[in-house]
Amino acid sequence: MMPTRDFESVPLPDYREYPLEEMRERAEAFRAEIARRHTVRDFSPRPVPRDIIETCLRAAGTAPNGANHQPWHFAVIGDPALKARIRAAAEEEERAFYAGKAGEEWLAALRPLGTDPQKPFLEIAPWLIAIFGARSSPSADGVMRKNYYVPESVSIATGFLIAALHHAGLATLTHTPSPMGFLNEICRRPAQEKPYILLVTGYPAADAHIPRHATEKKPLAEIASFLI
Ligand code: IYR
Repeated sequence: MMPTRDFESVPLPDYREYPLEEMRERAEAFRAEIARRHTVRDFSPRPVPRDIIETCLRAAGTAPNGANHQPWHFAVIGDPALKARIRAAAEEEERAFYAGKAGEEWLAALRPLGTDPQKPFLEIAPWLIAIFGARSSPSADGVMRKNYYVPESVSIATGFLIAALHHAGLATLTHTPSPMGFLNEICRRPAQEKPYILLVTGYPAADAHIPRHATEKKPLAEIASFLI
């Protein structure tokens, strides 16, 4: 018998166990699928239906997070005028960044990616998703309460969102203009929400290229150690 605990619980509703061989196949199939995800900077203006973005956001909203406060907000921008404002504000920050604010070491690290202050994709891609983390948010009774592990929660949800969009057949770019406080004003989000990432999504351009550098992934032995 499970010990009696002082909270309401429901039986684990939808867990599926697979035979080990199937587990292996599924693990490998997912590895191969997610390995086809590449950060893209060349987007097509081709429209993407809103309902597909909504479904991917619902997937992101299932992410594990601090105290289940779900301390995130996704502001989805499709309005060309707002996209133009975001591009102008982001490029202003990026010009300062690439002109020296970043420092020589950081700029050297970015050279193999070929990035620069020009961000045309912010107007070309059909959707920009500004991802905010809320330091506090209203509970069911409307009273503001503190949130926990906000950066961790928002980052995990963003990972789910990127995987969901990729799985649906869309390309993404995790863009981080710094600072990006301008997103609060443009997206009309309150001061207790901090912008974390501006996720660009849509179809890749027909002739999209990616930096070769980005295709070089560390082998397992470099990213993991087993203590057995
Ligand atoms: N935010 C800048 C710079 C930049 C920083 C890192 I770290 C990257 O991996 C890529 C870009 C830009 O978007 O250009």
